[in-house]
Amino acid sequence: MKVEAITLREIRMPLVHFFETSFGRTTERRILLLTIHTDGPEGWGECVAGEDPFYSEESVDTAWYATERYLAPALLGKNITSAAEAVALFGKVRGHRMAKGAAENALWDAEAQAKQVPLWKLLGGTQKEIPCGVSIGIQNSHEQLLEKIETELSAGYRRIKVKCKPGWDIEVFTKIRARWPEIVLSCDANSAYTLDQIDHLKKFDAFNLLMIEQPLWHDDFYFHARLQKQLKSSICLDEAIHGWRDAQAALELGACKIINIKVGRVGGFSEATAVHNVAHRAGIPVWCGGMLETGIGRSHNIALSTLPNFTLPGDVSASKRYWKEDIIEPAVEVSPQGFIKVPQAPGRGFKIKADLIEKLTVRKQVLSF
Ligand code: OSB
Ligand code: MG
Repeated sequence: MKVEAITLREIRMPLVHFFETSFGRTTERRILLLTIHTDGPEGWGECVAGEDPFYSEESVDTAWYATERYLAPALLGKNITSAAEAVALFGKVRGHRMAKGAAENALWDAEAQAKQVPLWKLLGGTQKEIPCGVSIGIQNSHEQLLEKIETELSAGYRRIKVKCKPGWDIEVFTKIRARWPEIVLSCDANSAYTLDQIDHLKKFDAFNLLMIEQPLWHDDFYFHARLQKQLKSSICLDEAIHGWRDAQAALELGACKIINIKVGRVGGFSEATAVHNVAHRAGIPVWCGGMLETGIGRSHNIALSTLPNFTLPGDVSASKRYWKEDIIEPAVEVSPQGFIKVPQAPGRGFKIKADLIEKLTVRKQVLSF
């Protein structure tokens, strides 16, 4: 495949319902999409960087800069046999993983189409359907949260994850467990606590949580390992895992018992697969995290989730939970049993709604060599 041009674009899409974490509330997404035009098919990638550098150091603007200045020039004009070659081509650039991930994943998308195989098969996936959970943000009231949980349970989702922070935790868990003693429940703090709050965090053990996601600092394994020794509940790391070496270090230290893999956070499908493999060998289950993606990123998350060690329900849920109209068709749907059926068509398996994307575009740049 010869890379002939790359289109960078920013689209804006309002969320159906605001999404609030311990670091803030999002009502409208700014999303960077990348199209790689080859001498064959066209590959699409979605950058999962947020509007602000609050989840990670990256943002839509830093990803645009890194892609325009370094990543696109590294690909343009190159003849690429396998998308995995992008890792070496981007090798000089430190960090900027979400930007790298969008570009590498677009190449995988193009490669799968060129080879006429489903993307998930090209990645080595084996699962035909993937179990789905939901991530429910902090709401305006406890009642509003309980209503949301009710809706998602009725829709069939197999695991409820609630966002938490000091002041939105024990009381919330108590109310949830009073109403639903048996559901699979987990929480995600997005680094809202410190080790000084260990006595408070130990109280989480009373709620039979499947996991506590990233309770401490975003870049930490060491203190998570100290915390994990004091907890009955499993810690799951999200923010802190940037690649397979982090996964191995965290597991050897005993910093977590579960890993959330986000393909953008680790820099693309190659590294995501490597993290998956490290955890698999260690007997540690993984699941696929979400970043409020459009259907493009969502279709890539579905493909990744077919790898054999993705055994826990992920945060990959139906398009309609986020968007009035998704930018792919068909929209991603979840069965009443809480599964997404993996598409069998070549490539990502969902069509791009080019006209809609054009309408949502606020900024666009075509890069060629
Ligand atoms: O920590 O998993 C997280 C969204 C934005 C940033 C961080 C996270 C999340 C989510 C949303 O939990 C998952 C989804 O896409 O539904
Ligand atoms: Mg998380």
